[in-house]
Amino acid sequence: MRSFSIPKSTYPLVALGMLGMLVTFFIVMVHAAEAEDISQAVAVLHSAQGHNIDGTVTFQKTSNGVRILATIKGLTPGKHGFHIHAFGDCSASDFTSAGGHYNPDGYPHAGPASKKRHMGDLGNVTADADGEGHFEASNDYVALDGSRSVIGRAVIVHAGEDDLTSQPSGDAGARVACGVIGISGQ
Ligand SMILES: [Cu+2]
Ligand SMILES: [Zn+2]
Repeated sequence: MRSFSIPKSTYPLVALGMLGMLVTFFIVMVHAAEAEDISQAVAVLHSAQGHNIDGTVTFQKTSNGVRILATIKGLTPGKHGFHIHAFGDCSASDFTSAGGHYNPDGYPHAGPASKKRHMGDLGNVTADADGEGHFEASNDYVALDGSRSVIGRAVIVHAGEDDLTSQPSGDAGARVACGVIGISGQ
């Protein structure tokens, strides 16, 4: 009885085929290990005690940065500091659990027009006489994916205005709303 054997003349081809499978396997593995490409995110704002604030902040990746849109109700008329803080933890009643401004590059606090600023420095959101605030900006610094992603961090709205210069956080006063930034599917 003859056993199955591969003809010697085809050895190079078999070796090439196996190498091809190995290369394909590694390409698939490396691709699977890459971080998910995140194009949209959302933060639903929760009010601090003694306030009645609610709102939504959306983040949308575009060809020239991340488009940030916010609609917030229940504010006092005027400017309110508006930032991304380091921790997605709104559990403390004064929202101090969200930590300081998200600052992966160790820059000083500044306004959104400054090149060197905290990544979380979004500036101010202005509320009208009815206490409704609208914010709309394109931001070329905020990252939705990668190791410097803002996903899982928090958006904070302050009682007062961010003066864009005082360290370390613009002297914007108490934290009156907090929302954790999560991946959005719509
Ligand atoms: Cu803040
Ligand atoms: Zn800051």
